[in-house]
Amino acid sequence: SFNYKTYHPISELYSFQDMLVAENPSLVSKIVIGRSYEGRPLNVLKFSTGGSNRPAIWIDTGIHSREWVTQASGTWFAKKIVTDYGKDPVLTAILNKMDILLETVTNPDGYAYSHTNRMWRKTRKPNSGSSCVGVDPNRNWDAGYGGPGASSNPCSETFRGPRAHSESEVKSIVDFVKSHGNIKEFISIHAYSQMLMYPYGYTQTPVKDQAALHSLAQRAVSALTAVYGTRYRYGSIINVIYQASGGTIDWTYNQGIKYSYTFELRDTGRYGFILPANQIEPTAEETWAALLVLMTHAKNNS
Ligand code: 0X9
Ligand code: ZN
Repeated sequence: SFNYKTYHPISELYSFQDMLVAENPSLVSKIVIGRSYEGRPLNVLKFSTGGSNRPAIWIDTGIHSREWVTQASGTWFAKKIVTDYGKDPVLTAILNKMDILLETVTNPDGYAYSHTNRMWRKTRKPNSGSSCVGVDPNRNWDAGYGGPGASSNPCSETFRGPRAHSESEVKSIVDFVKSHGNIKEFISIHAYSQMLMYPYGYTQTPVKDQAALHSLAQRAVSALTAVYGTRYRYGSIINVIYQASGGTIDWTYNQGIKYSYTFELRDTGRYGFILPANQIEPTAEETWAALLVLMTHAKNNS
């Protein structure tokens, strides 16, 4: 059976997804929302207990490939959902009203490449006129695209790409979100720094829901810290971390998804992206406590 205490190559994460669907066909299905540049499937696990196009919660992990604790945590969340449905009343109440959509390997080409080039962050699409490869998929969204907090240099780690939504890994989510039309909460999971943030990253202008998003973030962080004492900062992206344009949750918020959040998981820099595998489970477990708070609020307020 699957070992949650270690990091896995992409083939094993894909096999895990198929096993989960095979073992829980009445709860989980796999939606292929597109293909990566190199042709890998972009898989979304849909957890649903009925209805048609129920209001939904989106969670993605691994849009930056080197942030390995995120894909590992996303995999752990998938197992947690099938284990706890019908047992944990908090999760059960969420799934009796809403669907959960979980993309655990959001940048598969980057993740595959990061097994031989461990610090790879971007996509793997070549850039015309440059020998540098890849686009930062968290600078490629049509929200403040091209503004400060992203680079026009293809060799930069924060290269925004030739145009908004140029990356298949981004455009596939854009098309899915628009065609779904009923996503109420969107949570994009990164590492590292121990932060929970809401929009905006591209501008200092506060979002109109700032007060509600801030107090919900505070409650989610309290739940997270209660598990192992891990300290988190929270607030808007631009205030808590730095200015970043073309980011995922600024786009989803501007699409009308009020509860748009992004995490930066463990740690604060001791190990950084190379978080030891014995921290996968505690990281996932504490993050799950925060996710339950965020998801329950969306359930009660949408
Ligand atoms: O620079 C980024 O894209 C994010 N930090 S990371 O180390 N994961 O690369 C911060 C940008 C805004 N925050 C998120 N969207 N998580
Ligand atoms: Zn990241």
